[in-house]
Amino acid sequence: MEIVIKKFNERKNETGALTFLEDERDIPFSIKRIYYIYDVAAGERRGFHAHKTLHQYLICISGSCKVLLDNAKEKIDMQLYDPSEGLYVGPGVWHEMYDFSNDCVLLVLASDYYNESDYIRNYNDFIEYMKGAH
Ligand code: T46
Repeated sequence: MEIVIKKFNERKNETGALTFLEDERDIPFSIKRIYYIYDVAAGERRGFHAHKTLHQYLICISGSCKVLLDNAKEKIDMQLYDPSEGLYVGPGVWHEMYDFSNDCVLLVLASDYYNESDYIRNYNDFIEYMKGAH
């Protein structure tokens, strides 16, 4: 599985750091939705789904968390902690987020509006959906 971590523009000096990204320039899709996950209790795990068409970048803008990526062939665990980096999660990737630090804020840039029918929330359905994909 190809893991895409994008390093965004970062301006750092003695006063602090600033990261910026511009629609369709720094990420390869138009951002239609932004959401963020925070206040996750210790030990909680979220996600447990894949998307059929959605493209997303996950950016841990505070604290840290881990993400399991599974394309029905390989599984990879990633740790996110750098607010200037984004993890690309495309269609057909089962993902779970876990090990959230108590100050974690996970920002997500998404290529489309929320649509529950784009989710595959059952792992066996995901495996079935991915048959023939590799
Ligand atoms: C994803 C991972 C990284 C909405 O109504 N609108 C929204 O834009 C979103 C993202 C969620 N919701 C509702 C759906 C559920 O009733 O908010 C509730 C919590 O969503 P969910 O259980 O899907 O949250 P996570 O953290 O498991 O997954 C989220 C995203 O839903 C998902 O697309 O890729 O973060």
